[in-house]
Amino acid sequence: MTEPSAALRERIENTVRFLAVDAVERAGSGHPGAPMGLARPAFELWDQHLRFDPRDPAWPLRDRFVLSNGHASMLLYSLLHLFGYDLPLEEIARFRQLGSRTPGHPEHGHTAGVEVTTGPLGQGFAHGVGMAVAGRLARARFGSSGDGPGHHMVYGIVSDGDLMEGISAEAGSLAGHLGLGNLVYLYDDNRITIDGPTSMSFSEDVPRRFEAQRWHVQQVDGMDVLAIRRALEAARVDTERPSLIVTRTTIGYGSPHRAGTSKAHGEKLGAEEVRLTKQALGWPLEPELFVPDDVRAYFAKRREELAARRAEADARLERWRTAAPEQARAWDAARAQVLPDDLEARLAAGLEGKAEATRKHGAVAQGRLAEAAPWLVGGSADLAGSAAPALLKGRGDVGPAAGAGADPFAGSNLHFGIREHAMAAITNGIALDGTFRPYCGTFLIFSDYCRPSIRLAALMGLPSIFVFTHDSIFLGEDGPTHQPIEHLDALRAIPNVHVFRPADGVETALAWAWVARHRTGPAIFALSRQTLPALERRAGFEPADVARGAYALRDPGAATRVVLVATGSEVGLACDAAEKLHGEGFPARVVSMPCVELFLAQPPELRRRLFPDDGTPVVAVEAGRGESLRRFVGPRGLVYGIDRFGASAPLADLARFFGFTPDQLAARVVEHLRGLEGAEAGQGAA
Ligand SMILES: Cc1ncc(C[n+]2csc(CCOP(=O)(O)OP(=O)(O)O)c2C)c(N)n1
Ligand SMILES: [Mg+2]
Repeated sequence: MTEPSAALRERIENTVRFLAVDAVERAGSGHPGAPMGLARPAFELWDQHLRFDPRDPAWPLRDRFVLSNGHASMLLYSLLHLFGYDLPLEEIARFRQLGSRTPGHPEHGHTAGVEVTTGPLGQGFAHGVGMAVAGRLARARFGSSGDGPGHHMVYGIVSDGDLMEGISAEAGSLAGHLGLGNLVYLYDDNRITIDGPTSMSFSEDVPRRFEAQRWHVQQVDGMDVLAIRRALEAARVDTERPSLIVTRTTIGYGSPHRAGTSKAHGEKLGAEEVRLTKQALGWPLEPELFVPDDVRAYFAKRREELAARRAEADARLERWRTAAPEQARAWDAARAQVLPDDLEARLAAGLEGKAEATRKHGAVAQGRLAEAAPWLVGGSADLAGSAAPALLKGRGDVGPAAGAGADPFAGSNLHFGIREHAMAAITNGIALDGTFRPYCGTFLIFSDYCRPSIRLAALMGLPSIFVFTHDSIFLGEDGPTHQPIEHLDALRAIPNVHVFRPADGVETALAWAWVARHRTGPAIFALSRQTLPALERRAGFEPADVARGAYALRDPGAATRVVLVATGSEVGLACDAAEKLHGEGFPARVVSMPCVELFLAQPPELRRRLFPDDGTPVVAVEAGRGESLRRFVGPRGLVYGIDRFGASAPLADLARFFGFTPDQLAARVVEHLRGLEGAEAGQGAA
């Protein structure tokens, strides 16, 4: 393979450095320091180790590269540009500008070659662990020979900030436990963060920390090409442990006044310092964003080689297809993730009329989905026993739980341990790989620990599935620390997320079916711990009603005096309250709304059918803040929610205390309706 002379290598590295420096200068903001310090190890990694095809950024067999310190985005953009990805110099010149393909932090799905959106420190580290898990799962299932899938590596660069973030401790622990030998991180050990030297706030022994987590740890000088190369080779040879290569670098390398200081981290150098830095590294002052001809020529040659290597890999993959036709079919099926047309019926079969907790209905539906979708994988943070989400029967465990002699990655059931932050990020990482459909779960209250990764899934448009149970105060005696209050609203507030809070078995199964077919963003289930009654549906009910987000369970038609809209466990309550309201002379329509987001996406006529704009009062009922339902209640309506923390008590006592009994709800609605009547009569008299 081609390799640059020492002099050419330096020119390439300086090209990377000054593309970053100049782009930041033009933008007036950005982070030049890390790209300057990392140019050498990053170029060595990309040039001599990483397997990729710039013409096909989605090539399934490519090695993955994770830039966890996303602020160093210009390092990645420079490499993508030079290696011939679809990122022309004009885009580098528009770094950080509206609509450019070079946003401040790398965004997956926005810029070709960006494997994962990074910026919130620690997330890239943990997402990369998920990619490595997916790689090992693929190898165990499909990669019967080295020619097949799952034999690629996941490389990454992580910074001081990444390692300070707690999520890297969780993810590092699990990566070591699982023995992810296909994971190699370079740690940008520059001993600088924004506020100054790491000595102010970070003095743990990083190598020993990672050794204790069962990683293979090496330490190199970031300017010693041969040492970096040998370390990367040794990291690959160790197939049983993830690798951390502690790479000593200098932030802002080459800048006479900024190198080695926190000032190099996140501001432009300024015209004078740019000049001095270019002089110090022997770089021409003009033009800006300069790529010398011999540098361009080198990358043109490398692109040819990469194309040839891709062709060889394709030929080997064909050999594998011939040698392992069943594996090949299964792999293709997993990548395509085609679902049966009758999935809705399959998942919902027999659940009509069955009173049960929706977490248990969810486990049934999930198990049925797994039969149709063998590529479904996932697990929980030590709560599988609570069906949050349940283990897939007969599918085997991932990791040591697979048992002696078994391939630890042949199973589908992941055991995340009590590591919710990393669990959510790893789930996203599996989704990013593109071979499996991942889910994970815990109690809804601990969705707070998953939230940063849920947000990233939404931003990236990843099909991660989050199954949260124990979805209200009605989990009971565990008390306010375990009782979600604001969580439904908080999750619904994230763009591109679908939150499902189904009310019974049919809704739960149909929600799972919708989620299974939806692949452009994350979905969340909020499922009950307690048993819920089976709903009685009107004759015209069809599965599409759930897919439209809301539908009427009871409807007095023109006689309707009030609309009760409820979700999950409060739908049954609303039905019972409606019964009482009827007796009081207030016929009520009851709307079940399993998914607010789906309903909001419906055309206005359809929305008006449930919530007429003729002033009919609407009461929204949810055992939580309920604020996200306020948009349906209008000025004459009422949100019947909870605006304080919960309490530790048996369910029935909580229901009475918080007013969630049919009598209390009906009484409040009557009071409200009479109040409206009184006020309006008063206005009429005035
Ligand atoms: C979760 C999170 N917290 C804070 C920040 C803001 N931030 C960006 S970079 C950085 C620290 C920089 O230190 P390091 O990671 O060592 O990067 P370097 O300065 O060496 O490039 C911080 C606090 C962030 N991006 N993510
Ligand atoms: Mg640093």
